[in-house]
Amino acid sequence: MAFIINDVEVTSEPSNLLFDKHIDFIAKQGNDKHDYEYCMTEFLRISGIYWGVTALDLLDELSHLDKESIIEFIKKCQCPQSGGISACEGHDPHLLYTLSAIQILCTYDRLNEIDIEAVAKYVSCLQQPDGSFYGDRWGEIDTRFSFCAVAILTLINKLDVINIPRAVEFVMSCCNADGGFGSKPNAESHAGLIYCCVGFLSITKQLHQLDCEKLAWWLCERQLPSGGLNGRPEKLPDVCYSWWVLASLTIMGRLHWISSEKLEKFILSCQDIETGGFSDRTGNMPDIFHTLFGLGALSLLGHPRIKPINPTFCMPQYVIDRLNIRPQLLDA
Ligand code: GRG
Repeated sequence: MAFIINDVEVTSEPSNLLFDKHIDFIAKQGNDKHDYEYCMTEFLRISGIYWGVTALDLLDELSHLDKESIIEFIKKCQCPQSGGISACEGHDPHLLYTLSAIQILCTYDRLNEIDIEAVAKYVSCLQQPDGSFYGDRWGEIDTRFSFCAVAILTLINKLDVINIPRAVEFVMSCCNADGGFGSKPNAESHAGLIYCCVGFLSITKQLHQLDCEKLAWWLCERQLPSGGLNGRPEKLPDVCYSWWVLASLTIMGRLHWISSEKLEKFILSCQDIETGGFSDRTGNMPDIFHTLFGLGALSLLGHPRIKPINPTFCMPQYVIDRLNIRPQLLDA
């Protein structure tokens, strides 16, 4: 019996990291404020800045961005009523953008620029009686928001403002029979949400609750003959899953369960040889989201030109060390 596998052809070029081109690509993001794509991505602006800041820092070229104007921008995005942070001035605050803003401020060592107490209050007010979190005042519940909540509070050293046992109970109620996790109880396992739940358990030091053998098996089955990883069965590979899957496996001490060599070739084949940057798949248009997650995955694979990254927080390891944060990681 023959099976059809959804996969892509990978070129063997480029086989090395286009270091200088990536610096150019990342540094140029947002230069043209009238650019169509720039205008259309206003709703996630602060996350876009986090992807760029982190990617450039991993390449040790952070000075290409204007630190002071980024910090001024973040200050303007903190809502004086709720304490939450929005993606852009005039938008509603949300946990997703609050996390990105806090990550940027931690990297710049400038947490003191915003009202941290108000951030902690914003996060704690979004916790529900069953332990889950609303993403914002409109009430959507998702395991992404559980991750954002504990990541934010750990970065600002205020994890004690929420009910942690309840939060853990909710995340564990999203674990499926295949060992994976979805966005809510009984939702399909998905590598992005697995990263959120494994990261959450790493931060709350509850990794013993995982069935690591089963989950790591599901995750390494995401590797396709091209070497790339998909986010769930039958789907195409995408560079961003190199991060979501590899970071989860790294936290569980099982990075060696996939072929690093084949994955590295796949990721490198997604570089744009003209403009720099990484795309989701070989030959597609590059963007800043896939550029961070391509570089992040290469860092986890030990690429010599990229700084070590923390698999739980997706931030340079030196920043996490400076904050004295020790998320739980399992031994290989
Ligand atoms: C600190 C790195 C970091 C993240 C914060 C928000 C968050 C926490 C994580 C998001 C995890 C996630 C859900 C990633 C998946 C993103 C993605 C490309 C979804 C696409 O979903 P589909 O269904 O794609 O369009 P597939 O590949 O399944 O076809």
